[in-house]
Parts: sequence; structure tokens; C-alpha cells
Amino acid sequence: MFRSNVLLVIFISVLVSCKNTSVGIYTPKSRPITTIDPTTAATITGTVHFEGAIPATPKIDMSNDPDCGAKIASSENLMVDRGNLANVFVYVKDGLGDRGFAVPQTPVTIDQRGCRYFPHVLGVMTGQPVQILNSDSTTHNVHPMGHANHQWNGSQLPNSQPLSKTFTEPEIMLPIHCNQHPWMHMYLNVVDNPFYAVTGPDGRFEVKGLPPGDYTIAAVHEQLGEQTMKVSVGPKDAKQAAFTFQAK
Ligand SMILES: [Cu+2]
Repeated sequence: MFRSNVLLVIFISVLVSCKNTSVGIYTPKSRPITTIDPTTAATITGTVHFEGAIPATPKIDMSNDPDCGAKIASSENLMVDRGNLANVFVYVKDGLGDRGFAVPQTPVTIDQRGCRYFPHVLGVMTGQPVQILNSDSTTHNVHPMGHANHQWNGSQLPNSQPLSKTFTEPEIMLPIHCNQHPWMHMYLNVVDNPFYAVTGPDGRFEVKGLPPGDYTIAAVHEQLGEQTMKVSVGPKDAKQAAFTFQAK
């Protein structure tokens, strides 16, 4: 009896250890890497428009830190030029299934310059390095305030080394603030596929290298929210997609 109990315990232990090693937690990193065939890859391009009255751009008073340089700056929360909306994050939200994609080891860069973040909206893949620079003669304290990704903050003295960080969980419009300068904020978009873009001042975006398929494309703006669109692409297709956000 004792012997059979011992055997049962050993058997269960083996089962548990197998479960831990062979099943594990399903993460994007565990997905097999998809090879994209450049001869069939498709492209989606488009423009994001803004319709309605453009509210006056709020001014930012930076005078409490003379080392910021300028005393007054303009808010970047709503950047519209001739009806074109900048700083919209456009990405493939759905349709890729369980495909995994190679993560670039080339870092994306955030610069702190004149007590502003450059860029204001940025995309990065899960696990890709994010390099954070301080080009100012003042101290900043970088504070990502995510939900899926754990929060941290790090001070950066003038002329200090760049911070190098990674974000492991997909998260859209993850706010990054500076604890020293309350007006400083930007948005990082962490995705587990390479099919994303941020609209420039002309409202344009381009998502390229897509395997043929049926996708949901999302366009997300920090104040105006999210819009989605179904787009199907065949081999070597070049499709157009247009989004329009209305004034709130
Ligand atoms: Cu700062």
C-alpha cells in the first residue's frame, strides 16, 4: 500500500512537471516565427482625417524649469493639418491568428528634448529594446504608466547614459509621463506583430509586408479613441484604407 502511494506521488509529480515544461503559459514569444514571403506580401496605405471644428491648441507653461529652454510650448494632444490627423497609431488588431514574428533587436528611440518627448506617439514590438535619451540639461524621471506592463520610473541626469528597456505585453496607448515635468507625456504602443505605423503630419500611414489574409485594422488616437476596419488582402495587393475621426 505504502509502495503504491509512493508510485502514485511520483506519477503525479511527473505529470505536473510535464505540464509545467511542455504546456507553460502561452505567450507571443512562444509562437513559432512566421516567415513572410516578400513575393506575396501586401501593403495597406491610407490617410487619417479629422472632421469638425478644431479646438484651440492649449499652451503649456514650462517656465518653472529654466533648463527646459522655451517657456511656452503647444500641446500635441490633437495635431491636425488641413484635415489630416497626426499621431494616430494604426495596426493590425486581428486576423494574424497565432502567428509569431521575429522581434527586431534594433532599438526604437525616445528622446527628451526641450522637456518634450520625441516622438509623441511611438510603436514597438513586444520585447524590442526601447532606448530613452535625455538631450536636456535638466533631470527627467521617466514613468511608463501601463496596465498590462509593470510600472517603473527612472531618473535621468543631464548627459547620463540612455535607459534601455523592454515592454513584454501588448498594450495600446500606454502613457509615459515625466515625474519632474507634469506636462511631459507621450504614448507607447506595444504590439506583438510588425504591422503598424504612426501617422505623420500629413495623416498618412503605410503597413507593409502583410501576408495575404483578412484583417481588422485599428486606428487609435489618444483623445478620439479607436476605429476599426476590415481589410482583405491577396498576394501583392496594395489596398487603401481611410479613417475619419469627428471632433468631439
Ligand atoms: Cu522631464
